Amino acid sequence: MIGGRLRLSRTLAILGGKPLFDEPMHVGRPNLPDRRHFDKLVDTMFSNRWFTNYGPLVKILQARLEERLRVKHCIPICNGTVALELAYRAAGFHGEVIVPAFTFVATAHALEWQRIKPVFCDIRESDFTLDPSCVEELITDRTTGIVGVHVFGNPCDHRSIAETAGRHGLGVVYDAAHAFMNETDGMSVCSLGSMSILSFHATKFFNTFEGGAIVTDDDDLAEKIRLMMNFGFAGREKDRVDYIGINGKMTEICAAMGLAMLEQVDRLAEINRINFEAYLEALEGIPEIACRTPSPALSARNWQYVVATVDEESFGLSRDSLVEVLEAENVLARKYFYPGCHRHEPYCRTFPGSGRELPVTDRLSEMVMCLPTGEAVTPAMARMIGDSIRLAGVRAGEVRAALKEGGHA
Ligand code: T4K
Repeated sequence: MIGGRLRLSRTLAILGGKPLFDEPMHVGRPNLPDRRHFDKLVDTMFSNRWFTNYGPLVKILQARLEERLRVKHCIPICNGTVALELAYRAAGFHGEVIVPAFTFVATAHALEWQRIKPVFCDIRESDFTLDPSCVEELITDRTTGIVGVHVFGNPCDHRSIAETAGRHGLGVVYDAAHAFMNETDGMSVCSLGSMSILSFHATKFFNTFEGGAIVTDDDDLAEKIRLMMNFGFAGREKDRVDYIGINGKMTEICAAMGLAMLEQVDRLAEINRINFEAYLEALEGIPEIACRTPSPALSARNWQYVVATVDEESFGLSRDSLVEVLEAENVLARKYFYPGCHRHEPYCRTFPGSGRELPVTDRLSEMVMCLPTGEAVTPAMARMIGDSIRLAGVRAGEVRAALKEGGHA
């Protein structure tokens, strides 16, 4: 039953009312640095006349990140996807690697780009992360590794994954793109496994325009990555190439953004937390919409993802219909992550039928949506969005008819 404090006086935009917002509300709207701080760093960059190639700002950012995340090495990279490719390669992955299908497609693409076959694995209902009980049966004599994704910042069951990997002699790399500053078991989520990658894309909690990092406590791996990401140059004077490397370097302008944004992260986590509470409150008492609280395994979190699942049968509208209702209100909810990677053309063509074996991924990817948060959103806006969702449920019949009329359903 949909009940609670409902503002029925409003007409939903999809039913002819005025949209909630005049401007589109995005998921992933970048948060901003203090401009004076950023501009000062840019001035420094110009007076240094040093723009890239492990410059002074990148070095400072690296040190600050290592301190902040309490990790030994946090190597800045040009983006999260290249960080994944470097990490997979440094881990010695080849043949087949087990990876969840419920992730941004880059997690899988980066394997394919290294000519490694991604073997898609199902996830846990509770937190969207790799289901360790499904891993074992996917291991073959060609398997060399397991990739866990801390989806929406929720930590994977790293102990079970480590146990399985240990028994089979497999490497473990974590995609921690969503987990910046999240902590579990008294440590940074990005310090789990032999290596983790981070994404600092503009839409991420901590952003450097484009950027990423590889985190490891292993000195040898760190050395290897530094070689790989800089064309394999080993000699001081670049007169010695020890490896067929690529260019994975972060630029100074991105590091300037990172240094300025690092000053904001505590404030932004608090903004996200308050927005999350507002959504939770607004959606309370709608059992058909589950606002998914970050994993209880977390002791610190960035609250970057407001994730809700829609139970179509009892709510009366599918997730896709609800996304359309919100779009009409100028709220651009995102279907992260729909469809699962195994359903994308390149993968279902290569691995036909693999989708039938991922029931949780398939079900959740049809139900999930992410709602806007960050400093562009206020708690009042979050409550208004929550109220519109509530209203859509009450008016489900009319909404379905309107969508049908508009040729949508
Ligand atoms: N692993 C995982 C688990 C990831 O989620 C990602 C990236 C990666 C690896 C790879 O890391 P990177 O190589 O990207 O560093 C976005 C991001 O582009 C992507 O970084 C992110 N995951 C993914 C979850 O989301 P899209 O295609 O949804 O982005 P886009 O361009 O539609 O932007 C989202 C919304 O943000 C838009 O509605 C508009 C708004 N926006 C975006 C940008 C770039 C702005 O308002 N301003 C902006 O500057 O993939």
